[in-house]
Amino acid sequence: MNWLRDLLLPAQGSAYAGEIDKLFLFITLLSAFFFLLIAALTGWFVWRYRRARVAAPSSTVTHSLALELTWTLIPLAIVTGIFFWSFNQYVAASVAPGDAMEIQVTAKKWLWTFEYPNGTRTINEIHIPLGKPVKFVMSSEDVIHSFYVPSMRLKQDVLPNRYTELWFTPTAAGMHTLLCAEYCGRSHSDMLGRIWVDNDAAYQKWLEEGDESTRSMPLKELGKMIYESRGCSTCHSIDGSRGQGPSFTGVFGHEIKLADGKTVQGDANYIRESILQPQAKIVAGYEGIMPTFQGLLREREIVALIEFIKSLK
Ligand code: HEC
Ligand SMILES: [Cu+2]
Repeated sequence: MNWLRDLLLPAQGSAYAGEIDKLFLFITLLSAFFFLLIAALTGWFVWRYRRARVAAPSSTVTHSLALELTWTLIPLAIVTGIFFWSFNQYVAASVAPGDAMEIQVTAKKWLWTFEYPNGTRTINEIHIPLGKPVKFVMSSEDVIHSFYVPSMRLKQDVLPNRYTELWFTPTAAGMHTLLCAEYCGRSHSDMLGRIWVDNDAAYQKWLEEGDESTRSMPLKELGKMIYESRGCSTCHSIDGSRGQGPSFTGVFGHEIKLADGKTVQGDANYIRESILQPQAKIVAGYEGIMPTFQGLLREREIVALIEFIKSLK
């Protein structure tokens, strides 16, 4: 049946795709069988009992208990079988194993945002390790979207004000297409994502160095992107205005007054330390509320942030 599966369905990318496909093919073939049987019988009866051949129908026929039991009990057994078969799969697909890596997914018009346990955030693109279970915890910032990955046999609505979940174990390395399957407005069709399933080495490389696109991005630009995407912008302005933290315009090349009365030179080392150990030196007039980004930023991202702050005069 593999040729039929390949004809009807995309290549299998997750551990339970095989089970789902078996059920799908069974129902498809069963429907085809009954369609052909009923259509053939109908045709044959039309021909066999045509008016020219049969006199007026006899009125003595009432019903046949045997026939009625047959066409009730056989379909009942079949659909009951399908119910338990699919319910079993539904339960398996609903409950994620405890060691699954959890990724937060946020849908909004018109993109997907992913957030890893270590705080890494990506847009429309994620990398996951081959053969390890992953769990997506999903919600929407606006309307209803639907997370749909045909090759993984995954589809789940993503709703505002509620979390929905999905889990699977990727079994095919390479790129898998993610779509939004719930019409959500003008640019619905732009909600295309890529799920990269990496082997261990490629996944480690991605964790350390990031995407192809960010790897080749100039440092200053990357720094600006991280400033916006990793939340620095909620506390630090770049126009000189005071927020919860000092503006980034007055840092690089400036003498900075600290809360303990000392001053330090605003150079690359100071910025680096401020990001990784924010409590080490507290700027005068501010509270030490900045969270540490130790372990949350890649080496190149820290350098990029320094370059970005340097570029602000
Ligand atoms: C919750 C708010 C908050 C966030 C988010 C935050 N910071 Fe800070 N940051 C502060 C505060 C408050 C200070 C000043 C107190 C201190 O020195 O710890 C500060 C200080 C700094 C300083 C020293 C500034 C100076 O004028 O001497 C740097 C550099 C810095 N943050 C970088 C970052 C970067 C880069 C990010 C994002 C990756 C970030 N911060 C995210 C609140 C925040
Ligand atoms: Cu959508």
